[in-house]
Amino acid sequence: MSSSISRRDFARATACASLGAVAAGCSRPESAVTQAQTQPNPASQTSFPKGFVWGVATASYQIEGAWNEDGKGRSIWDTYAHTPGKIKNGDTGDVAIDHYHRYKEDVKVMKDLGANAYRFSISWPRIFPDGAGQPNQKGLDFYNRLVDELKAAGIEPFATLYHWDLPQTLQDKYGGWQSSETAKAFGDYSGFVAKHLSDRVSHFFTINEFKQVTETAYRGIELHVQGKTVRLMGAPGIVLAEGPLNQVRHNALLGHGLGVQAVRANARAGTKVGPAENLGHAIPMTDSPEHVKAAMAATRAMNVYFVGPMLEGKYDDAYLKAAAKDAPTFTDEEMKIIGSPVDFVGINVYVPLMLVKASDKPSGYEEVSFSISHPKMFSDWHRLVPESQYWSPRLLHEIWKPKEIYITENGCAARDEVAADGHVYDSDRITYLRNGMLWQQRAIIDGVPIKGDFYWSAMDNFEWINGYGDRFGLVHVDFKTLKRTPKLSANWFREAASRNAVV
Ligand code: PNW
Repeated sequence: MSSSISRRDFARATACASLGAVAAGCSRPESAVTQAQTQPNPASQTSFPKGFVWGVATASYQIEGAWNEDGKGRSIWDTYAHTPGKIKNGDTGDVAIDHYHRYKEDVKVMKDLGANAYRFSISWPRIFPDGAGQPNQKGLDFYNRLVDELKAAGIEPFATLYHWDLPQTLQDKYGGWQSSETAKAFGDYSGFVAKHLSDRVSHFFTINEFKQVTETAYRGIELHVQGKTVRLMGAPGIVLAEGPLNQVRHNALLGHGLGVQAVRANARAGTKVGPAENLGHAIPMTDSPEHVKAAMAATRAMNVYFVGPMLEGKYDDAYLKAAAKDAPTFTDEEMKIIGSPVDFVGINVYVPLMLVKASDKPSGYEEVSFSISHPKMFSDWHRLVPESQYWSPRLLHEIWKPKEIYITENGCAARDEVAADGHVYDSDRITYLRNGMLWQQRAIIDGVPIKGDFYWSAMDNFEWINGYGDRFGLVHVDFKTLKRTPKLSANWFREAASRNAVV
């Protein structure tokens, strides 16, 4: 970058170039406007650091299908989806998008997208049908084939070890994450996978979104957007009181820590490991220091269950005090395991939990309401706040300073109807992506170590309790014929990835 321009000016300049002068509140000489119209803006061309990961993401239950093939055990999502009334329209992941059989075609689809990395998850019950004990070679073989195919296509594999499909046996035997036995089994499974795949996979994520694995699964979550209340529940769909729920949270953290240690003990030297968490974060009213301080205080307070203890190796005192008799029980040894050093932190970035401003209150922040007319994307829970792509990683960086940050999910659902000409014109997704990536770019310019972004999702898939309703893919999937068709956003992604810039 030219030395005559400060980082902030540079960020502003690129924002002005890409958002349009009026939208970004910029003014610039007429000649610059004319020039920007006739040739690509050189600042935009160098927006992302060399080697930035332009990835796409999926998860096993959402795409694989083949739910009872080649020796796979049942998962809690097989059971939940087979329970009448749980999933919209009675949809299940039995076939999903049949990725298990079509993985070769899908790798080609991702190569055509120009993705240089792919984040997929491994189905634990494919590897250990009973959660522990005897491994299933055929299950492992599937991931061996997938990884080989990716490497041959020049796509770097990033593997998530747990994206919600717990072996049903562990649920039946131990109540799932209600017991530390499940955490121990997760450690053993993680070590086994790392041992067999780390010759080709150099990045592992432990658990995807702790909140969904614990709160959504063992209590349910209510979201309020545009006057509507949305209640989310995930498998196994058990409602627990606060005390047992805190123990579930603790056991998931312990599973993460044991997973980190098992990857270190079994993987090839240099293998990196970290979590993939949906970091609760606040957006400050402006970026002036007092509001940023308020957003830091709020963000810290929203992460006392997971990211805090994981990165600090201890629970927040105020949390334990407030929880009183409902606090989790734990040992010093367990806290050491939970705080095992990670190589990076992955964050899934969709929506902020609140807007805040500075306050004299002891908490240091005050919540500001979202307008009832605040725009949202297609999913009911998905408020449109592209600034999250800046504040989530920046606040993570300011509070805990992880060495590296990956945006492990960033994307939106859209209506995605196939037009008469056979194309899918998802202009809303392009706007979403373009603005989100501009904010990520600004974070990098401001010194936040974001190493890459994984678009959620590579292809339309099974969206949990919403079944096949919410399409998140860059590639459309006809759920009847299973035909894959790249959407308009796929073109956007390809060009952005190839120019390493917001286009
Ligand atoms: C993530 N929210 O879930 C999951 O990791 C994916 O499996 C899922 O398909 C994707 O995001 C899209 O939903 C989320 O309410 C669920 O903010 C809920 C929220 C965010 C992410």
